[in-house]
This record gives sequence, structure tokens and C-alpha cells, in this order.
Amino acid sequence: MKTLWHHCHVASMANGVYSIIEDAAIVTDGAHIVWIGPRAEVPDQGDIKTADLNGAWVTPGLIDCHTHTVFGGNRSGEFEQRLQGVSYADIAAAGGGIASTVRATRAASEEELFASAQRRLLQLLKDGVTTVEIKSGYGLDLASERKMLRVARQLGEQLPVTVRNTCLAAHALPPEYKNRADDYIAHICSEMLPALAAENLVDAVDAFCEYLAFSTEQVEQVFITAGQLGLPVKLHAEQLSSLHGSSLAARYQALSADHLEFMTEEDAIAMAAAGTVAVLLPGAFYFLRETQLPPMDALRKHGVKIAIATDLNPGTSPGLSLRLMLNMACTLFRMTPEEALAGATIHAAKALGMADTHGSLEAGKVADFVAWNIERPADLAYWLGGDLEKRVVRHGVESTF
Ligand code: DI6
Ligand code: FE
Repeated sequence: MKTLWHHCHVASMANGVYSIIEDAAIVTDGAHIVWIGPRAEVPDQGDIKTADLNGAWVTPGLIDCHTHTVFGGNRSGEFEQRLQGVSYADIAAAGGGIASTVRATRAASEEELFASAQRRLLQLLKDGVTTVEIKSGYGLDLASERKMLRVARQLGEQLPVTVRNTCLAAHALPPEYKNRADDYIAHICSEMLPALAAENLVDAVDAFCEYLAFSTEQVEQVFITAGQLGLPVKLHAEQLSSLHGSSLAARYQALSADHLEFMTEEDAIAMAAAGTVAVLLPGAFYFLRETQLPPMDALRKHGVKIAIATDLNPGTSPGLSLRLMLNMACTLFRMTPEEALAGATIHAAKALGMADTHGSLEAGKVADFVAWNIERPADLAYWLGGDLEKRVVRHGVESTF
């Protein structure tokens, strides 16, 4: 069934810029866009359903390309500790941090994990997100990682959102492998990844490359295994220190390297050559009160595509609004609202390997879009959160929440 969506302006985000079409129309056929352009030029569609968007600004559905939405427990107590001056690294060394979420996640049933993740995910969806990446990484054993990834798949089946699963088994060292990081990496490569991939629970493979997590040598083993399984890779890199994980990621044609506050210009050159997207996470930067800014000039100079995501997780970025992250990207990282919106649409799609079908409004792409009751596209990065009036269309069908 075809629909003509009209009485709107469009910021299509084609080519990573607004690409504005005033007084636009969009023709969808089922789940796809078949025509988009000025309303005055719509080819005759015969008898077609019409939808009046009341002068809204239409953008691609937002894409949150880095989240840890599924987890057990709650870490607001750690937030209070950090406000008393205890550092994130100190808390981790004392058995808190990621380890505490691992305990809670292992103890939770699939139903419990689904219920709490659904509550968080609905917040993102109500803010205009139509595609979300969800990582495992709080299970750290085969059964618990499987449980997390199954919940992520179920979320995509039951809510109006496209979910991409990323296996982050190499997130932290599980307690049963204390002082045996190489053995844990070997276990990931020989047992966990092959089993989870065979169950079709994994769309990409990620790792945490950091002095308090895994070395570049260990990450490389995970990347080699991912390659053997035909899975693309991503990497948490240069968040707290510079190990050049982002250059390693580029060598393995990673979809993205994420965080990147401590990356160097050489890393940016390597990423640009490989087409690896820089995913910046201003929520984590803000929440940890970091002071080292990602090297925006080097990223821009070398033409690295920049995405923005919530990093929604209990420890470093309890961020429930991707639009708030757009504001933070502008305020903290000095991005423009146009760059920020590209970072949550077309560049985020590229960071998930989905740019051929998602992330911009063009004929042939999936009909995922949001009609916002705003005056200008920059308003999306301007308001600090809030529930903007909007209509969300996914796969050509209007979502109701
Ligand atoms: N970097 C982060 O910011 C999160 N994971 C990661 O690799 C933190 C996860 C947590 O503290 O629970
Ligand atoms: Fe993360």
C-alpha cells in the first residue's frame, strides 16, 4: 500500500548534511521510500493514501549506534560515591563498576532483563529512535552473554525498533578468570563467539581496549576470530588512555571506534583510510567529568565520519535521550547541530554497517522517519531533552507508544 506523506519540510541527511527540501512530499510503498522531493513535483501516484504532517520537519529516524541497554541492577549508589570523590577506576578496583553489573545481570532472569531494558528502550523510542545497537558484555560467560543477546533480539521483535546485536564479551575480566586475561580471551575466541554466532545472536563484535580492560594484543585475537566468523568489528578505544586501539580497529576495517578522547592524529588518519566511523559519546564524557576532549580538528581535517550515541549504560552514561546527546555534542565537543544530527542518522547507520538502507531519506531506503513539530532542524540539538511533539514512522507505519 502506497502512502503520500505531505505538508512537511525534510532534512533528508543525504551525504551527511541537512539536504533540506522545503514543502516536501514522501511516497512510501510498504516499508520503503519510493519517492521524495518537492511536493510540486510528485509524480502522479493514482489512487493513494495521504498523510498530512501539518508542517512538521521530517528527519530520518534517529539511530543510537552504541548502547548497553540490557543490564541488571542499578549503580546510582556508585554515582553518589563518585560525587564524594571516589574515582571510576577506584570503584572498579574495589569490585564495583562493571563487576557489580555483571553480578546483577547474571542473577537476573531473561524476563527481568527484558522488563528493565524495555523501560529504558521505550524512553529512547519516544525520543525518535528507530534503530538501536545493543551490546552484551555484562554476562561474561556463555550462558549470560547468550541471555543478554536473546533479550536484545526479543526487544527488536516486540517493539517498533530495529535492533542490532553486538557481542561485547571482551568488556571486562570475569571474576573466575582473575589474573588470567589471556585465558579468558582464548575462551571467547574458541567457545563463546562461535557458539553465539551459530545461534545468530551476533551482528558485530566489540571489545574494551583500555589499560583497565584488554590490551591491543588481546583485542586483536578477538578481531581475528570475528573475521573468521564473518562478523564485522567495533572497538571501545582511547576512552581513558591512548593505546592506539583505534588504529588497530582501522587495520581490521572496523565499522567504528568509539569514545576516542585520547586518540591521536595518526589514529584519525588510519580511521579515515579504513572508513571507520568515530562514535563520540558525550554522555560518558560528561558523566565521568572528563576533561580530555576528542580531537575534533583532526577528525574533521582527515574526513573521519563522526557519529553520536548515548552509550546508555549503568556506570558511565545513564543517558535516556539521544537528542540530549546531540546537545552535549554541540556544547561539549563544539559540533554543529547539523554535524550532530548527521551523527545520529547517516553516520550512525554507517557505524552499524547499515548506511545502504538506513540513516537518510532517499528513494530505495527504509521508510523510518520522524515528523517533528519544530521550527528548524537545529531545534533537535537545541532543547535539553524534553518530550518534543512528534510522529514516528517506522517501516512506513506510524508507531504508537
Ligand atoms: N566503556 C564505558 O563507558 C562503559 N563500558 C565501556 O567499555 C562502562 C560500563 C560500565 O561502567 O558499566
Ligand atoms: Fe560503551
